[in-house]
Amino acid sequence: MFRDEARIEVLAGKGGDGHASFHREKFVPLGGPDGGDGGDGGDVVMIASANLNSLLPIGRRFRYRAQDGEAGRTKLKAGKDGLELVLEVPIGTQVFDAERGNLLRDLATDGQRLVIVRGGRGGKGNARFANSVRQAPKHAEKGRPGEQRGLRLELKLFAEAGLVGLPNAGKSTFLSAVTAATPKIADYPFTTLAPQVGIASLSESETIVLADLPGLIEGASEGHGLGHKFLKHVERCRAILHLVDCSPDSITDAVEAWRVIEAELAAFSPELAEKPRLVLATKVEGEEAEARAAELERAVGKRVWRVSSARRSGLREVLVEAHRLVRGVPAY
Ligand SMILES: Nc1nc2c(ncn2[C@@H]2O[C@H](COP(=O)(O)OP(=O)(O)OP(=O)(O)O)[C@@H](O)[C@H]2O)c(=O)[nH]1
Ligand SMILES: [Mg+2]
Repeated sequence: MFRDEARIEVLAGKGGDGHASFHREKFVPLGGPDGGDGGDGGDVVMIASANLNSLLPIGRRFRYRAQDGEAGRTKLKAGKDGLELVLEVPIGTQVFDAERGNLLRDLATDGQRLVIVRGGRGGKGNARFANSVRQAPKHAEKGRPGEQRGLRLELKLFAEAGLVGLPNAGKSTFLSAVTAATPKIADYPFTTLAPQVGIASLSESETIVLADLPGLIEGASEGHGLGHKFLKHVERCRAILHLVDCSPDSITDAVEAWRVIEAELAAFSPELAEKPRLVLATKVEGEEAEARAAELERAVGKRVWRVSSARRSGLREVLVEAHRLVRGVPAY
């Protein structure tokens, strides 16, 4: 699990001022008051959306402001209300008041709405102040200011795609190449001892949450090695990225490595056996590695994605495909 956080300030729209005017017409010298009311300022509203998975986009800006209400006009015309500002956040976002620290709401379901700050009421025009005693009020009311509030947003993230493979396959290196995460990387097996999560950005608004997991070995599903504990973790992911070392230096044959891991996933649970997945050939940096990747592709029977984290090649293509795969699969 991973914590994502953002701090923002929201400001609702100001109410429009009421207008002060008097009815004018030819040959009617003393018209009554006809100043219209100001419109209300817009609210700032937060909505939980299943299409988002990170607070990164909303955190790129600090201040958010809804539209002000329009001022009233003559002839009793009211000003238009300001538009509300809708901020979309991922499902599971917790909204805290930044100053007091208290939880305002947990946005737990798709489409859930929370009005965070209310727009100021529009001021009354002078027409409203007329009565039998004061028939020509000259003053109108000012619009009220909108509410303002500092917020802290917090999101507990579950990985969408889990990186699996034999020890040394290059899982941690891949995570560090495509996200800001800094897992430990080394040329010996079992470097990674606990899952680590990172967010890869495809564009301003599209991200994918990846989990780097400890390497799996033969018998993992029966409790061998370190990986078995984390197969439970993979079950919660929507997709699997299966990484296979294809470098000429690898002592394990790529096809054999792939078979071992697939057998462990299948033995662990039918859910894991059927989870959507991509097969990645890692460390593909020359003809020999490419030949291994091609052989692997024949065994797998579907596309094998060639990557090199060291040269940063093939990474974007894989992320785009993984994102597509994850989006096509329902959330658990
Ligand atoms: N040449 C090359 N070496 C790589 C690449 N990716 C990873 N390596 C090397 O492969 C070794 C293992 O990398 P890790 O990322 O630690 O492998 P891992 O799969 O996380 O290993 P465990 O945590 O033990 O399961 C390290 O020496 C890396 O530098 C790559 O794209 N090219
Ligand atoms: Mg690792």
